[in-house]
Amino acid sequence: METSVSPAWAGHMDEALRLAVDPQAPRGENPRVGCVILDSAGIVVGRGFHRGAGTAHAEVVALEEAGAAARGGTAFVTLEPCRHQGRTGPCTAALIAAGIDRVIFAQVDPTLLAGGGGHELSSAGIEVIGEFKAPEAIAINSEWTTSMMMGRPFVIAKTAMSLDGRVAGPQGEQLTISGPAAQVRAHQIRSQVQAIIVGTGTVLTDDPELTVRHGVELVGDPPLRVVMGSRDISRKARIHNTAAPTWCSGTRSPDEVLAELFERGIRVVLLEGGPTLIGAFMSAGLVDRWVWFISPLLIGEGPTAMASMSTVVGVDVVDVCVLGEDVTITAERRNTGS
Ligand code: AOF
Ligand code: ZN
Repeated sequence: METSVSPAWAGHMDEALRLAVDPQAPRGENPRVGCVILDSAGIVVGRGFHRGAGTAHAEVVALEEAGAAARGGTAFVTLEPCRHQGRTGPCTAALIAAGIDRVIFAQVDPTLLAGGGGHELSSAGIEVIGEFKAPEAIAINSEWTTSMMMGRPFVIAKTAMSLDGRVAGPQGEQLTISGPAAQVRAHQIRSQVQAIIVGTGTVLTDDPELTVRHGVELVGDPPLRVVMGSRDISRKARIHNTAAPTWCSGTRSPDEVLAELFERGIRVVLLEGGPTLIGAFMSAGLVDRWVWFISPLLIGEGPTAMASMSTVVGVDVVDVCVLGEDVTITAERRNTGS
């Protein structure tokens, strides 16, 4: 029997999408997921969202609120219900046990482990409608989705530079380049990643703290501070303070660092320089998004944003905005279709 799409469905899925991005839903190892449960009469009886790895999945939270009213009802979920025993039990089993009649989900779960829950629910006699508002759900977890599909963290590179492309003074000394609004934006980006990577050169010249400040709220754990390269870093460097954990990788290989970070459950990382580090990731084709903060300064001499790139790279600009006196350009890897 073909089920026709009810006009009310869009509203219920929109609510599940809003729940998924609740301010208390962290961006981390797990995707952000929302769920709305209706009883057999079509009344909303449960709502839930996922609060990160190790906590109950969205469906389980919503089913708990619904209680016995879920029997014969419908579940709207922004991600295909998982079928695996992970840190928590499979959501497919929870939906079946609660007596749900119909499941409408948005994004297909792209992971080998948890994916396939839709088929499992159909086999149990539940009516399943998949990919309803899928693009909206994928947009919520786009970095997580790319990361899971590539088997490495999604990589964002950030550069603050002058109009003539310089990132430091003539002798390589640190200069304040970005204005206050751009600095707040940079800390917002930090708050949305799980690791911030710099090279030893940046630690030695800038002594950055690599924490989330400037009044930006952090939900969940502070990003891991990662240092690449083999030069020694003083124990007194700010990255060794107690504000966040730090990992000195001892390697210059982007592949090695990304593999280890993915293994640790890290899905989105931020490169904060310097030019050698960003050049190495660019040359290896390992940058997915770039954010340039360009300030109305001309420095004339000194290091430029990117060193030793092996190829010419074109990017797709996805956003340009003015922040105070600075211009921000966001670009993504050019999809050549090959
Ligand atoms: C769902 N609902 O709310 C979430 C799902 O081992 P765990 O418990 O941390 O499971 C993580 C995986 O489960 C994650 O990679 C993704 O495939 C799925 N997440 N699934 O049905 C949820 N967060
Ligand atoms: Zn689940």
